[in-house]
Amino acid sequence: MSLDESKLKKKAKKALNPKEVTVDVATQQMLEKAQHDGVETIFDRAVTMKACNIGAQGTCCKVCSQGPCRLPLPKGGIEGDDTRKGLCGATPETIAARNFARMVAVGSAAHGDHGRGVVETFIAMANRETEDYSVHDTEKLMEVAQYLNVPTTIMVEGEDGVKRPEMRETYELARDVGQKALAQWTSQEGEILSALQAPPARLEVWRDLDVVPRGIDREIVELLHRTHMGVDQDYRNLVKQCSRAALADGWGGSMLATDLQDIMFGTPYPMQGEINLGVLKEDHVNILVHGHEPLLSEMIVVASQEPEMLEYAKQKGAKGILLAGMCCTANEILVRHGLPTAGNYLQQELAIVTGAVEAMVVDVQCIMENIANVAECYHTKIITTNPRAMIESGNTTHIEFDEHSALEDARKIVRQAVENFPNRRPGVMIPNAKEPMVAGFSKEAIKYHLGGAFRGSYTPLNDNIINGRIRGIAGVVGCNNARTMHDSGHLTVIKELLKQDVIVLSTGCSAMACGKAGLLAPESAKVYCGPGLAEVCETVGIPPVLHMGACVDNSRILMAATEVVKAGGLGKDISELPAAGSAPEWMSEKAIAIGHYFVASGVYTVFGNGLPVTGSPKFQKFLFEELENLYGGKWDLELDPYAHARKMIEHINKKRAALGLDKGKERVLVDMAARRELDAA
Ligand code: NFS
Ligand code: SF4
Repeated sequence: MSLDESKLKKKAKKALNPKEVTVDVATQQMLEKAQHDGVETIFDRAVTMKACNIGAQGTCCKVCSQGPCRLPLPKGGIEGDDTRKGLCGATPETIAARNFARMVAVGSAAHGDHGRGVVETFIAMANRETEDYSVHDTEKLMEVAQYLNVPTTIMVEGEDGVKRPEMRETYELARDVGQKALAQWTSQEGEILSALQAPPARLEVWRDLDVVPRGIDREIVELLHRTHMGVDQDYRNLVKQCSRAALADGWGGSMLATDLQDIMFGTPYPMQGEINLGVLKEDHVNILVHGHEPLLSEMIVVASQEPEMLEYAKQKGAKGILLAGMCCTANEILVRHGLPTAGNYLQQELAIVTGAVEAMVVDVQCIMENIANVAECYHTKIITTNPRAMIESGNTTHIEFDEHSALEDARKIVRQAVENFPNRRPGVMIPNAKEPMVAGFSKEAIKYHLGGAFRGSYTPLNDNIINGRIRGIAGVVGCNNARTMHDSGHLTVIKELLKQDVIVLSTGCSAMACGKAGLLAPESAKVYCGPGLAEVCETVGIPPVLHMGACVDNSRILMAATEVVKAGGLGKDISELPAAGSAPEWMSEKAIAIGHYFVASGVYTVFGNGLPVTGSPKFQKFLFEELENLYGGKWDLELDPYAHARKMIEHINKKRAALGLDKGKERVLVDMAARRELDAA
């Protein structure tokens, strides 16, 4: 055999088998098409390219040019003292903690910068510098004004000379809210105001540990500084700053982004939508909005529905314009408009492989560079829109999006897509796979659904947790990861939880995996849930997995948890709730920031896929055990999805026992007196 032949054979052996890398049928079909079309995707590279073992352990340090210093864990583990050191003497725990800290910093920065963009647009809207955005939800505006300490009324003197409070003019109020929101980024001392919405007991924990964020930007910058060569060399102290930065994300950047988006675009309420690549239409101009910020996609929604644009599409031979989302942008337009979702993170290249996408419009985060290469094999236009995120490849177009000319920019983009319709190449194939789903469970929507319009409350949820119909609450969130079977981790973990009557709150790519598998349809309750949860879901008419939105909307999970604490009977702090968090297929640094703000908020949080901390047993022990003594929450890692779910359920059982809810499962309704008694206990 010649050398070339042996190489070929080796390659053939490693060829991708679509059925082994994803449980999603549409993805399998498109992978086969990609193979047929000779297009390489992330799935192919995951077969042929191995991850670096030392990096995966978190013990490769490259923060100065005397390194990289690589400190792999010896085979068989450490016996006796751990004497591994970098050139400067950095220990494995310092190195792993610094690497971890940098992930928290970048993840928090991503959400924080997204939030800043929202605030800037919000201020432009409030100043009426742009007519394209407006206040949609005045109730939410009031709520935000309240927690930002912006007065909502002014004293006005009546004809009788008596001064009475009157509501302030909407845009004037919005101006102050915008400025005050922006100040949460720039503030250098004190406490960011959005974080003060946490349950008082939680706030006390944070104050005792001195981790209440002082300002969103400050905490991220300080965290980065501390990871510079020769600064913070105490992993515990580094993690303290990780907590400040992560809390500044969850209870700051992300929360403010979500809230201001709700004011401008409306607070989500459950709506019907459809998901998977089958939402694309062969006879339509297909536009995919991919990325994260709804500022742009909201405008594209408007532009793509304008009669002149539809007329233009017809002129070009299309029956209409189909706008669908990809990744977290999909969640944003789904929960507010019910627009279709094409797929989650690992499907972005495959959407292009259909050959039916005229334009993929991207902004920031989770956009694979390879989409430009894939697009080259079809007619798809990749349009970048954010000055922060360009793709160097020659075949992408940049149409910069500015909030002052938002709708006009959006029209430009849609027009380009329409003009691209006649350029389709032969061989278009759209998988015949899509599922109906219900999504848009904001904290307000959950309240409404459980208690009805006039007596909306979380009490019925608490009652059902107390009486045991619902065992507990899980937040299952996060990405896909090409190193693990696409969607499989999410679905296995979630189905195990449902069987044990654990209701699931979900966002991001995880929620999309659920949607594709039918778990976001109310009818799925009787198929997948234990009898208690099934009964509750059927009575209330909700699916057992509540899709709460995009990844920034994980702040909605924090607020829902806060509402549960407030409703009473389940302890005084988030850490006392029978609840757990999970990211079975995580890959991005944002996921680490999210994981850490869940932990710092008192939640036991399990990750799948490996965590780059295993190279330092000491640091790992700190995250996986000791943090619980400080925060009531802790990290964990479990690769096997069944064991992963089991660990969450065990934790939930432990919390139920601590609340005295493990005694029998008699279905008694708990009245106010009993709840007070439980509270006092
Ligand atoms: Ni969040 Fe992961 Fe990306 Fe959204 Fe999907 S990959 S951390 S879920 S799209 S941000
Ligand atoms: Fe090596 Fe220390 Fe430099 Fe890291 S900081 S690369 S451990 S010398």
